[in-house]
Amino acid sequence: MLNILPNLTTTLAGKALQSCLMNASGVFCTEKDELLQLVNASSGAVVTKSCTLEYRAGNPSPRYADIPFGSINSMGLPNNGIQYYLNFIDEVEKQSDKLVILSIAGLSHQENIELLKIANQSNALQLIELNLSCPNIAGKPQTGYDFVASRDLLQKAFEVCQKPIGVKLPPYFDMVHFDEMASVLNDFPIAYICCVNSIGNGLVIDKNTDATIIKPKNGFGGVGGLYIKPTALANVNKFYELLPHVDIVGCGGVQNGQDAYEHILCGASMIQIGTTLWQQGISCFARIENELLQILQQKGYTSIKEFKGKLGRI
Ligand code: IRO
Repeated sequence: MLNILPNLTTTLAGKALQSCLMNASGVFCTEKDELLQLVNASSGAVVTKSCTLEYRAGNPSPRYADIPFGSINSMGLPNNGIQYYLNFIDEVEKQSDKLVILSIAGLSHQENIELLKIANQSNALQLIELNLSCPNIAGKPQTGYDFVASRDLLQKAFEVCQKPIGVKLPPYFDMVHFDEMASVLNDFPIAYICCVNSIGNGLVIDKNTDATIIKPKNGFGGVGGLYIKPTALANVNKFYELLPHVDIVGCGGVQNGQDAYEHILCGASMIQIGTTLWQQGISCFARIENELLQILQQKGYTSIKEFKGKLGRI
C-alpha cells in the first residue's frame, strides 16, 4: 500500500503556508531578535506583538506569571511602536518568504485608524491582525465586547486600509454574543478571525504571601494556557459554524499535538501558541509539529484539510 507522508501545510487568508503552527501575538515577538528567531523557527508564520503609534513601556512588573495550568499576564501593551515592526517586516521580506503579520492595538479607535493608515502604506506588509481584545489597559474596555463599537471600528478600518485584515477576538461565553459578533463580522471582508485572546481579568493568589501574583490592575490579568482550552475550542467551533467562509486561527491551551489536532477538528486552519511558547521556548514548534504529524499518520490523514471542522457530536 502506498504510504503518503502527512504534511501540515495550510492556507491563511489565501496565502499558502508550510505549517499550521505559529506564535500567538504577545509572546516572544516584541524585540527584533525574538522576531528573527521566530522567522527562522519551524512555524508557518509569525505575528508581531500588538503595536501602538509610539513605544510603550507597558505596566509595572511583575506583570506575567506561570501558574499551575497556564499563565496570567497584565503586560499593558509594551511595544516598540508601529514603525519598528514595519521596518522589521521590510527587512524580512528581502531575506525570507515567511509571512510576518503585523498586530495592531491602538488605545482608541482614532489610534487604530491612524495605525491602519500607516500600515496601508507599507509595501512589504501582507496581512494585519487587528486586536479587538486587549484586556489589560486600565480604564479601556475590550472593543470585542462592544458590538456597536466593533462595527464602527471595522467600518472605518476597511475604509482606510486596503490590505487584508484579520481580527483577534476575546473569548465569548454566551450563544447570543457569538451570534451578535458573527453578524458584525459577516458584514466585512475579514481575512481571518483568531479565537481567542486571554480570558480577561482573572485573579491568582500567591499562597506564601496571600497577595496577588502580579502587580498591575490590583492583580487582575488575562489568563492563558490549559485553563482556557475548552473556551478556545468552543469559540473556534462556534465561529466555524457561524462564519463558514472565514479562516479561523485557533489560540488557547495548545501544549501538544493532540491540542492542536482538536483545534483543527473544531475548524481552525492555523494554530497559535502562546503560553507554551513562553514557558518552553522556540523548540516547542518542532515538538508539537512532530506530535501532530504522528497523530495524522496514526489516523491515516495526509493533510489537515481532511479533518478540519469534522468534529463528531454525540
Ligand atoms: O497586556 C498585554 O499586552 C496583552 C495584550 I495587548 C493582549 O491582547 N492580550 C493579553 O493577554 N495581554
